[in-house]
Amino acid sequence: MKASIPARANSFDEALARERCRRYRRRILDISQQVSALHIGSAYSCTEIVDCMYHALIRNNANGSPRDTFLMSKGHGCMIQYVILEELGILSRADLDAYCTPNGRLGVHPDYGSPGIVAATGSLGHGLSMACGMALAEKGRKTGNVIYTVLSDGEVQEGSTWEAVMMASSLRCDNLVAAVDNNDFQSLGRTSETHPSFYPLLDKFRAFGWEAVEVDGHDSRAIFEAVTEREGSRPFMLVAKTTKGKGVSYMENVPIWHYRSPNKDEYSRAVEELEAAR
Ligand SMILES: Cc1ncc(C[n+]2csc(CCOP(=O)(O)OP(=O)(O)O)c2C)c(N)n1
Ligand SMILES: [Mg+2]
Repeated sequence: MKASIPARANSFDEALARERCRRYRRRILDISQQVSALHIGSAYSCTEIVDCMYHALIRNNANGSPRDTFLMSKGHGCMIQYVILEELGILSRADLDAYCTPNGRLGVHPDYGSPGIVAATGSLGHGLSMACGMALAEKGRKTGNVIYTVLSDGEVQEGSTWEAVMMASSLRCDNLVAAVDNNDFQSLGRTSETHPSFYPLLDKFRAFGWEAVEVDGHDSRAIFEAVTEREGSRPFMLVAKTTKGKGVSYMENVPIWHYRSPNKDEYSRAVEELEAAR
């Protein structure tokens, strides 16, 4: 049985996705010059995943409001969500310009009540439980609406994540689509070095009754196809192999870029690389 819930788009335009992701990385880079820390590497790691969810998977109601829900479980990576919400007109340019300022409404982690934000996250390990509850509520109301969420490999090490993994399949939340941004970094250390028993990850989700598929998390088409071609009778986990800091060579797999903002020289080098990627 194929998934009963179709994606928004039946075909996927890779060139458009690539250009959007380049643009989002550039916008995040520019905002990084306003503040000393904004988890740039974390946002770059899941850019293609979040872009695909917003632009190709989440469906809208007739009035243009979103029908499906996106929840950023790895809250510290929220810059990618903020810049997409800005482009969609849900957040304003002024909102992003006031990021992390005393009078601004956007902080380092997403706050419930900000436009487009459905849950306060950032305390890692809680997002999947909330997404599971939301999926269950949609099922109870028979809406057919889907809940999308993105987790980090660091937060999959939290015990609470595994409680949610168990509950989602016990409660048959087939309208729950999650992705792990599997970048092999947990703050300043490699997950594979600090937690070798974390792997193989795919088998663990399957053992808990989930449908789980592994993809290259920077291949937008692969992400789109894996989700839309899911079997669809169980909760779905995309284990996305990613690179922390993806898109700017000196940031890739270099732990300090988990949160640091580039200085002027580093900023110029990053601009050059992102412009060359047009
Ligand atoms: C419960 C909890 N413990 C610790 C932290 C501090 N913290 C912020 S990010 C992070 C880990 C970052 O690695 P990962 O979760 O894999 O995210 P990514 O690599 O995608 O940035 C930690 C430990 C937190 N936010 N929440
Ligand atoms: Mg990580």
